[in-house]
Amino acid sequence: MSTVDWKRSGDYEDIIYETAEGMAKITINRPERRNAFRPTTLSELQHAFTSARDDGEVGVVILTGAGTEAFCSGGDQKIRGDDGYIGPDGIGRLNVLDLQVQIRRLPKPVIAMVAGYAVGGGHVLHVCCDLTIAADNAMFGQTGPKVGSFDGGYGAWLLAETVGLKKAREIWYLCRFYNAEEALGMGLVNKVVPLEELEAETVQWCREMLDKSPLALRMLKGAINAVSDGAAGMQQFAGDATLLYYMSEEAQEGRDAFKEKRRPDFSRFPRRP
Ligand code: S0N
Repeated sequence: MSTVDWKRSGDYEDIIYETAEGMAKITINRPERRNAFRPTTLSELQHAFTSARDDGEVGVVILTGAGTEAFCSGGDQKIRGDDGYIGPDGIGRLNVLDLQVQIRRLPKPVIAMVAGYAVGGGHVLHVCCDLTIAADNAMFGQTGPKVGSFDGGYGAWLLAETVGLKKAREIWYLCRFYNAEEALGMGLVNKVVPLEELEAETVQWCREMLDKSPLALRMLKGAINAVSDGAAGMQQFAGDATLLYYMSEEAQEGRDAFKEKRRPDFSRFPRRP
């Protein structure tokens, strides 16, 4: 059992948002549907991830599912219309793609804490997280070709990057499920622990990361993702480079000179080899 005193906030219907000790924990809370997501769930998840990003106290984010049966079973097939998942406005949406991008862009580590099933679009969500800690009852897999869907984005190529091309094809083409030890063996998860130790182990990983330099973690996440995110990844990395430059006296001289209506004097800054 974890000894964290989580503080709950936000007015959500489908998720729970909690914070403590530099961590944010976001829980998909639809256990009666194995934590399948609908448009409302995804809008709330996006809101919660934004809160975690903007909160200067938060250094790492945990994504998990309520109960012990599932992390997330993907899109809610019971409200799947002919053009996506139907929300309260009656319009079909596929807004999980925006959430996947948001997890990749969030400049803090996101760790998936998986008990039970992580399948379909729920599996893709854990693949998009930086790290995954699995309980010994966890089951992983894609179901798209069985239920009439597929994810040709991160769900395909980020999975291939994670487990290799042949294994990714097997996972998608055959739609088998894999247990936690098999997932560990293929590099799909970082650690497997007994179910009752899942949160304590995840929190321990968070605490170790919280001890480290936040800027170094931010740059490493950006660097690792930039390779596979192409121009979008470079855009993020370029933003981080600008952030670092803004923090230098050299950049501040340019700003100060403008405000003081004088010529900037960059002569004291070295032209590094
Ligand atoms: C998770 C499974 C393996 C659990 O099996 P178990 O433990 O035997 O429980 P069940 O009795 O099957 O389920 C318990 C109750 O939960 C309901 N339920 C389970 N999963 C879902 C679901 N995904 N949607 C709606 N309801 C669900 C069950 O129906 C049952 O309730 P009752 O008894 O009342 O009927 C097993 O349940 C399972 O295999 N579930 C389906 C997994 C699945 O196929 N998910 C969908 C996969 N597709 C996607 O996720 C879409 C992909 C996607 O998100 C995407 C990708 C790219 C671009 C856009 C999108 C997008 O769609 O947005």
